[in-house]
Amino acid sequence: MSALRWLASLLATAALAAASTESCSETWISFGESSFLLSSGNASWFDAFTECHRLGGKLASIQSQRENDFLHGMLTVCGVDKAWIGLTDAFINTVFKWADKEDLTFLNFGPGEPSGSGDHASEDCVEMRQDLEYQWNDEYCMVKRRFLCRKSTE
Ligand SMILES: [Ca+2]
Ligand SMILES: [Ca+2]
Repeated sequence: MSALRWLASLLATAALAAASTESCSETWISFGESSFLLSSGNASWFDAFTECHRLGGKLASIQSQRENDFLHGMLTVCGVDKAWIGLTDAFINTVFKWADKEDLTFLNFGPGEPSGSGDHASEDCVEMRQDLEYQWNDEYCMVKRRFLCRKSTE
């Protein structure tokens, strides 16, 4: 990790530390013009998609490095090593789309990822992973993970 990246993630983590108990208990946490929620339970990507709707949001898109740093901090504070985000190529292989229909303006796959977008078409859902420094990995959609939801802050 570069020094700058490290510092940014440290700051994001520090900003979250004050609200750590709250952010780890399935509560909407405001960041910029959006709020994010970390699930308390595990679910397949598709069940996570449904569950975020039930909670009043959508499976989270990540639209900037700042947002990625913020969520990196949230997952670090809460001790979560893998979490679903709202990116998938389940509909057209290798064409990744956000579940909330936002434009794909920011991409943050880790080295060698997405690995299942070529001949191995079965990895169609995207997670943030600690072992990729919370960059992204495509994974089998039926694997159960904690997940991140997003909504506009009223
Ligand atoms: Ca795929
Ligand atoms: Ca992969």
